[in-house]
Amino acid sequence: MLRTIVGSLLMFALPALAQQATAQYDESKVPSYTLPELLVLRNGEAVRDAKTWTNRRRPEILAMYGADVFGHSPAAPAKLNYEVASIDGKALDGKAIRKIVTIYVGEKTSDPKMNLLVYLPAGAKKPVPVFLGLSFAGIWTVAADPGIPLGAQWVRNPGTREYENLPAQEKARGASASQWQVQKILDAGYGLAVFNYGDVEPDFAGSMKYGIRPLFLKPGQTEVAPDAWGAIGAWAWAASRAMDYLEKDKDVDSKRVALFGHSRLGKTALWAGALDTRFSLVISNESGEGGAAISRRDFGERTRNLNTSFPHWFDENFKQYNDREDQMPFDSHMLLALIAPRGLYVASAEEDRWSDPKGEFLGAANASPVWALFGKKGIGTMEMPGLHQPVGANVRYHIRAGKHDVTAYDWEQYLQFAAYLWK
Ligand code: GTR
Repeated sequence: MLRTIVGSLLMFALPALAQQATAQYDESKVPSYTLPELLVLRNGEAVRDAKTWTNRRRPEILAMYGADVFGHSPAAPAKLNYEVASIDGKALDGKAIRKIVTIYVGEKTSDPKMNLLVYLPAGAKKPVPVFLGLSFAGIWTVAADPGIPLGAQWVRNPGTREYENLPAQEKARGASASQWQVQKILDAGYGLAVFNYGDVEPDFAGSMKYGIRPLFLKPGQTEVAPDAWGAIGAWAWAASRAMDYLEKDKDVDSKRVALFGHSRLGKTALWAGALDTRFSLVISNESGEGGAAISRRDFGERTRNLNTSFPHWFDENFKQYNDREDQMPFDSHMLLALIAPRGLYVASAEEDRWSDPKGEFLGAANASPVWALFGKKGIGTMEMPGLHQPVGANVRYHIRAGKHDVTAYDWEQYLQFAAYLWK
C-alpha cells in the first residue's frame, strides 16, 4: 500500500529505482569494517556507568548527529499554538473517540499548520497510552472514516513535472489503513495519533519553501546552515510538537507515548526519539540507511544514494560522507543507543534488501550494551533471528516475510512490546 501511495506521489524518481536494482546484495561480498566505539568518550575514557553515558557520552553522540547528519533543530516554541477543531465521541461505529487537532507552527494563518488525527478507545476509564505515527499521506488515508476532513496532498504533475498541492479525493479515505491497524490498536486499549509529514514540509528537493523551516531563518538568510536541520529534522521537530499536544490532552497517558515511523519516517522517528526523551518507546519500521542500518556495511542503500536521491533529507555536512562511511565518527548503533533506556523496536522485512535487514539487526544489537548500563536487557543476542521470531527485551527486533511495508504482523509485535514495557 505504501508503495502505491508513494508511487502515486512519484517520489521514486527513476534514477533511484536504478540505484536499487544495481546495489550490492551479496552478503559474502560485504567487506569487513570496524564500528566506532560506543562506550568510549572522545577523550578516550571508557564509559562504565549509566551516569557517564547520560551526562557525557550521550551528549557527544547527539552533538555529532546534530552537526553532521540530521542538522540542529530549533528549540520548541515557548507556547504551543493549537486548536481542537473537532471531537466525535462515536467515531468508527462507536468504538473510538476521534479528535482532530490543528497545530500551528507560525503566528500567521498562512504559515504551515499540521492536522493531528487522534483516535482513543471509547469508554476508557483513565488516560490511555498512545502510538504517535508519522504518515506519508493525509490523515484521511488512515481509516475509511467519513468524519476526517479531506485536505490537500502534494502530488507531481506528470505533464509539467512540478509538484502541486491538490485537494484529496473521497476515494483516498482509508487508502493506507492496512499500515495503521486502528482496530487492533484500540482493542489493545491504546490510542493512535497521526499527522502527515507533508503538512510540515513536502518531500521533494527544493520544497523547503513550502514547509516550516523558513520560519526559523534569520532575517536576510535564504538557506539553512550546513549543520542546520534538513527535512527529516523538520518532520522530527513536528513529532515533538504533536507530543506537546498529547501532554495537554487529559485523555492521554503522556508518559506512555510510542513514536512510530516507517522507512524515511522510521529514520525520522529515531531522530525525534533521540532528541526528545518524552517518547517512552520508539519504533523504527524498516528505516534502513540513515536509520537503523549500519552505514559501514556495503549492502543495499548507501550514504551517496541517500544524498543523491534525497538531498533535502539530511544536512549539508552529511554529504561529506558519500563513499566515506568508514570515516564517520558514528554509526547507526550510536543513533539507536540514544533511545536508551527507553523501549526500542527495530523491524525489517525479508524482501526489503535495499534497507539491509542484517544491518538493521546489527545496529540494534550493537546498541544494546547501553541498556545493560541501566541494568536492562537489550536485544540479548548477536545472532540474527529467523523470520517471524522476535528477539529481545527492552530492545526488540524482528524480520518478517514480505516487502517493504507496514503490516498487521508488525503491529501485533509492537502492541506486544508496548504491553511488556507498559505493564
Ligand atoms: C527509499 C529510500 C530509503 C527509504 C524509502 C522510503 O527510496 O532510498 O532510504 O527511506 O525510500 O522512505 O520508502
